Amino acid sequence: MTYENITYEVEAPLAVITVNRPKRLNALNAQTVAELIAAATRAAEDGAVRVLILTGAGDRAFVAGADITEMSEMTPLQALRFAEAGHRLGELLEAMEKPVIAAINGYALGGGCEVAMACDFALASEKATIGQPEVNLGIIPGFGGTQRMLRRVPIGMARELVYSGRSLSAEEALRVGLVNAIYPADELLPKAKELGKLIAGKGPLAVARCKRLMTAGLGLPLGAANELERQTFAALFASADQKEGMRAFLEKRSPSFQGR
Ligand code: CO8
Repeated sequence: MTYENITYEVEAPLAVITVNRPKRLNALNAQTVAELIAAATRAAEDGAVRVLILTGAGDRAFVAGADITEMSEMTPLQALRFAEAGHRLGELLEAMEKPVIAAINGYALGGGCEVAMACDFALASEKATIGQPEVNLGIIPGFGGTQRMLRRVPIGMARELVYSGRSLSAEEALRVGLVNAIYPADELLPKAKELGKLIAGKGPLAVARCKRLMTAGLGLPLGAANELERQTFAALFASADQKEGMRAFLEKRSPSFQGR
């Protein structure tokens, strides 16, 4: 697939997807959502990629939401198809074994906030403005925002943000835990890559299992989630990575993980 509205770059062990419609503040039309799904699928399947970073082109926006021009003409069926594509993207980012980092370099509104919340975690630039302004348009979040916001921030804050459409500054987003850190704009991507490489250097199977457990566990009762952890912990003792990781520790050297 050739991309019109995004760029996809592999700098192994990282892949970077950049939403690239700066004149529209990187708003997501249906074509862009399809390209994001295609590129995320490539990253998920590429053995050289261990961590995916998602960001926006230009110095103003991560993604300023779904494309309002395109949405304004939609029938209910088209809106359903659009929302389904958005949900497919979110579920793909959550289900892929590799961690996904959102590098929020500006506006992350509506669908932009929702895509960021489907990532494993987010880092922000000082310019980040984050929120769910859909109620201003007489619609609701349609990319999972009503549900993922509940799981990201304290419940009262989730409700306030979704009901009021109020956006948060980077500082406020940090305070409520929507982003993990704030950096000057020109340091955001380097910092995201630095953290991505740190994660990429760990046991790949271990990181993949942690992601799977921490995603699946959110939807399970604690006892069942803990049982899943015990079984996954034990299963990793059949891996070459466990042998290498522990041998390297005992031999006082850095491990060389194979991801098997
Ligand atoms: N869609 C389409 N075009 C947009 C969008 C958008 N979301 N955001 C900005 N643009 C365009 C503007 O129309 C403008 O175009 P032009 O230059 O042709 O007039 C250009 O980008 C620059 O934007 P502004 O001139 O408005 O820049 P400002 O600095 O004045 O304002 C804002 C920046 C505050 C970000 C403002 O552009 C804005 O409010 N944008 C809309 C934000 C918004 O409401 N986002 C939520 C959209 S709804 C949504 O995301 C639903 C998600 C669920 C959908 C379910 C299926 C996916």
